[in-house]
Parts: sequence; structure tokens; C-alpha cells
Amino acid sequence: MNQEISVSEKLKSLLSKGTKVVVLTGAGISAESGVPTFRGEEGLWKKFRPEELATFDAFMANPELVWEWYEYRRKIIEDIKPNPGHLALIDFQNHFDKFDLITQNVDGLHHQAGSENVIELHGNIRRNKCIQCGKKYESLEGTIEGIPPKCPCGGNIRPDVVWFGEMLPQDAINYSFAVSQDCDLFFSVGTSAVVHPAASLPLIAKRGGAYVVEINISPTEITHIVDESLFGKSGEILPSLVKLFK
Ligand code: BV8
Ligand code: ZN
Repeated sequence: MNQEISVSEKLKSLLSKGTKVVVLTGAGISAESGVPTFRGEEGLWKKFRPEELATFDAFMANPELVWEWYEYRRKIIEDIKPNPGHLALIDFQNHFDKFDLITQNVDGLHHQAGSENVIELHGNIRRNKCIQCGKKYESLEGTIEGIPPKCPCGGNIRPDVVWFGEMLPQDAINYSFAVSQDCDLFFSVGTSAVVHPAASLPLIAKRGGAYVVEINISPTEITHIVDESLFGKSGEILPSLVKLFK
């Protein structure tokens, strides 16, 4: 049930279709779908530290452990569904003439919800690739069974996600910088804003003159610099914002 949320007149005036809008999402938007976040109390990192597992060195040092961790996470997200927050962003996409959706998430839920041209800064956990020849695998078909599986070229298969210390896809991050700098209204949704370079996007938007709005259940590293904070669940706040323009 979406109760009325109180937003500023300024934000209300920016919800017209001609406004250029960018939305950056993090793990918080998938929390209501049952996907554990990274840094929350039930967060994934509680049991492990990012350096231990989400890095290339960790994979080279212990490919079985890292592969099993991703298999465990893939199991968690096997039956998850997009929630009203993901679905509200379809209304955003259809309403605003210029709309870009940038996500740090690797769960593929924005695609599943029907969002188009999603910019996946950190890759997609449902996809794999060979560390030797770089071949991408949408499924494990064609690979040689094992933990981790192997590519016919002999290389180990790894999840097609961006690990700490790895570069983000150049086109994705360059495009994200450009549209963040140029937009009128920037939403930071369900992210603790600690992982760079994604966390710099709200700052870049602010510097570019955008009105920056944060949607989160609690304050974050950027709460002090945004123009407006809407505290609450993204699965409730986003649909309430849609009601303001639909
Ligand atoms: C790079 C894929 C360089 C893998 C991920 C010191 C300072 C600055 C930067 C660094 C530094 N030391 C190291 C770095 C760089 C490092 C970094 O930023 N580290 C951080 C930890 C300090 N960054 C990198 O390494 C990046 N690469 O810099 O390369 C380079 C340059 C040249 C040449 C080579 C290399 C790569 C970063 C990508 C890492 N990969 N994921 C995987 O998933 O296994 S990051 C991981 O964190 C996820 O992608 C996740 O999305 C992302 C960010 O976390 P959040 O999404 O924000 O999730 P979190 O749990 O933290 O927060 C959830 C939020 O939701 C909370 O605020 C909560 O309150 C809120 N919430 C909860 N429920 C709800 C809600 N909000 C609304 N509604 C709800 N219902
Ligand atoms: Zn290969």
C-alpha cells in the first residue's frame, strides 16, 4: 500500500516529462525482493570480507571457495522477483523524455522487471566468462564440469562481475558520468554510496546542477550533500512518486 509521501514543491515541479532524469540503484532496491544487501546486518559481507572473496586474487588463490560463494548467491536469487520499486522505474522510463537507469546491482532484477538499456556498472552474476579467452557464457552449456567449471580453452570460468580492484566497463562508466553531469534530477536509491567510482555519480550530478534526491531507509555517506532525502523503503517511495505524475 503506498501512503502519500511528503516531497518538496521543487521535487514535485521536477516530475514533469521534460525533465532529464538519472536513477542510480544499489542493493537496497532489491532488499524487498529478498536479496541480502552487502553491508546490512544480514548483509552478505557479514560472514565474509569483500577482500576475501570479491577479488581476482581471491579467485586465483582459491577458485573453489570463490566459485562456491557465487553459486550460493545465485541460489539465493534463483526465485526472486522484482518488487514495486523495480516496477515503478518502468513508469519513470515511460514518463520522462530522457531517462537513464544505472545500477550497481548484479542480480539482473531491473531487466527482469522490464527496464530497457539498464547500465550494469558491476556486471551480472547470472553471466560467466572465461579468465583465459574472455568468452562470455550466459549459461554453463559448453563448459567442462568442475568447481569452477572450465572453458574448452582450458581457462577457469568466473562470474562476469566487476571485482574490487577491477576496472568497470569503460563505456558504462563513461556514459554514466556523462548523463549524471547533464541531468536535471538525480535519484540515488538504496545504496550506501561507499563503492567507487559509482558513489561519485551523485556528486557529479550535484556539480552539474542537478537536484539530487536520496531514497534510503537510513542516512548514508552522501546524505549531507543531497538536496532532499526521502527516508523509507524504495518499494514504497518509488510507487508513491509515480502517483505524483501519473
Ligand atoms: C576500481 C560486484 C580501480 C561483485 C561489486 C578507498 C577509497 C575509494 C575507493 C577505494 C578505496 N579503496 C579501494 C577503492 C576502490 C574500490 C572501492 O570503492 N572500495 C570501497 C569498499 C572503499 N572500488 C573498486 O575496486 C572498483 N574498481 O576502483 O578500480 C582501478 C583503476 C585502474 C585500474 C584498475 C582498477 C570496483 C568496485 C566494484 C566492486 N564490485 N559488486 C559482487 O557483487 O560480488 S560492489 C558491491 O557493492 C555491489 O555491486 C553493490 O551494489 C555495491 C555497493 O553496495 P550497495 O549497493 O550500496 O549495497 P550496500 O549493502 O552497501 O547498501 C545497501 C543500502 O540500501 C544501504 O544504504 C541500506 O540502508 C539501503 N536499504 C536497505 N533496504 C532498503 C534500502 N534502501 C531503500 N529501501 C530498502 N528497502
Ligand atoms: Zn576460454
